[in-house]
Amino acid sequence: MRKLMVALAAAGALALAGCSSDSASTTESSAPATDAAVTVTDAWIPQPASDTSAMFGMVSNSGSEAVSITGGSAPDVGMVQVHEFVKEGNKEVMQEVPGGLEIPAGGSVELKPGSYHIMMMEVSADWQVGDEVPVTLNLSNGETVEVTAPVKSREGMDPADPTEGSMDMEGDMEMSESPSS
Ligand SMILES: [Cu+2]
Repeated sequence: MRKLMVALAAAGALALAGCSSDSASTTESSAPATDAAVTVTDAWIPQPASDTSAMFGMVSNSGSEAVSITGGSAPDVGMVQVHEFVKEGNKEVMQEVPGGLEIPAGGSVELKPGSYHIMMMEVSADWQVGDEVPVTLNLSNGETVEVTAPVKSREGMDPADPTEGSMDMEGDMEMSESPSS
């Protein structure tokens, strides 16, 4: 089911890219090429969250140039970073994506447990299931993307999936030291 949804999203992104290149020759109706090229769909934040949480979703870029998510901000969140999991020895640790997370032109990248995610640290907000959290993502081209991410129960995550189990914040998760700090 999950795979199907990803495939559909990718197909949608391709269709969008096709439309924008077709309309490039007709100038009268075209919006600025950079307008809302990056969108986030199916955004969500798992609850319960401690002072550390994450945002997941599907990031799509309908623009004609690759763009990277370099960071972000949210109310009552001290730090927002783009994280990835990397192998360190025989365990996986997460770290800030060096140079930001690139979203290819006409492509999409899924933010999901055990993979790329928007890391939220120093969360002082008391998010409850059903809350909608406004998250701003910063892009490498100087633009920002506003995302509304509903807080959802973690129980929607499949505990039998080992890649999702590795997202356990209270458990054996370790932050690798950022090489840039
Ligand atoms: Cu993280």
